[in-house]
Amino acid sequence: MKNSSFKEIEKIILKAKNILAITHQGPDPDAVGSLAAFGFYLKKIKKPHYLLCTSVIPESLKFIPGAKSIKSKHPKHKFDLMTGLDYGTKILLGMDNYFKKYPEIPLLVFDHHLSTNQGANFGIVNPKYSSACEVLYDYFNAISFKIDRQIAYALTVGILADTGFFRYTNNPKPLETVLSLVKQFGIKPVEIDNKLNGQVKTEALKVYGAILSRLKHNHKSDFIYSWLKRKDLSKHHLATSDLTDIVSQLKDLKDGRFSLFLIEESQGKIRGRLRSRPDKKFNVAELAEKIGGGGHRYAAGFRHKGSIDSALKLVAKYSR
Ligand SMILES: [Mn+2]
Repeated sequence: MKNSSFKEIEKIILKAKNILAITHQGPDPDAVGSLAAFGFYLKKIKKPHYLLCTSVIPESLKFIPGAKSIKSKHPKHKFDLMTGLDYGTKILLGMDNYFKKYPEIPLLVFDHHLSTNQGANFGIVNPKYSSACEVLYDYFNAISFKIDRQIAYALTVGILADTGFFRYTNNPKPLETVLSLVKQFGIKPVEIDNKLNGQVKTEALKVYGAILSRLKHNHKSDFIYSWLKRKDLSKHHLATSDLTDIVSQLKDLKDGRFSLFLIEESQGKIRGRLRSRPDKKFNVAELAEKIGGGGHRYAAGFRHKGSIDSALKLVAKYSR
C-alpha cells in the first residue's frame, strides 16, 4: 500500500455513508485516544459510525474523553468503510470473521507501526510518527478541521503514552504538538501522568514482587525474562490489565539486549510483551514479527498457543 495524502483520506471519509472505526485488542492509551478522537470527528461532521474494540477497554483508560462510546460488541451489518487505528497487524483487530463475511469493505488505516500486515487499501502507515494520535493531529490540521478540547485531550494522552512522556523519542515534533495542545486547550500533562501511571493497586504491587523474584537472564540469547500465571492473579483478585504499567519497568534493566514478560491469559494461551530501549539497539518489533506478532522498535508483543516454556524457547531461538 502506498501512503495516501490527507486530502485523499478526507475524500474517502466524506464519501462513505457509514463508518466502522476500530482499534487493536488489548487497547493502550494511544489506541483508545485515537479511536475516541476519530469518533468525535465523525460526530462533528455528522457521519454515522460505530466505534469498536473487540476486547474490553480497561477501567484505567475510561478517563479518556469518548472512551465510553467505544463498543466491544461485534456489529452484524455491513459498513461502507472500515477505519483501523494504531493496530499494526490486521489480526489484532479481532475481526477475522467479519472480514470473511464482507471482504468487499475497504479498509482505511491510520498507523505509526512498521508497515507489516495492516492489510489496508489506503491511508497512512508511517513509523516516523510517535503515535496514531499524532497522525490524526496532522490529519485534522491538513484538512483544517477545528478540534475541540475533548479531541485535544484524547490526542495528548496517546502521544504522551506512546512516547513515554518523551523518554522514548528524540523527535521534537510530538513535543511541539503536545506543547501546542497544552497551550491552546490548557491540558495538564501532570494530570494525565497521574491517571496513566499513578493508579497502581497495592495487590498488584505484591504480584509485581513475585514477578521480580522470578527474573532470569538467558545468557545464550542474552535477554531478561519473567512470567505471570493465572493463579498469581486469581489469588489477589486482579485482572491482567492491573499489571500493564508494571511490565514497562522491565525495559530499564541493565542486563540483556531486551526484556520479555510472558502472561498466561488462559490455559494454553500465552501473551508475550517485549521491551527494549534506544541505547540497547535491539529491535523487538522485528523479533515479534518473526513469531507472528508486531509492534514498535522498543515495545512489541505476540500471542502464542502453548506453554510459558514453549514461548520462551521460541523467543530464545529467534532472537539468537
Ligand atoms: Mn500507538
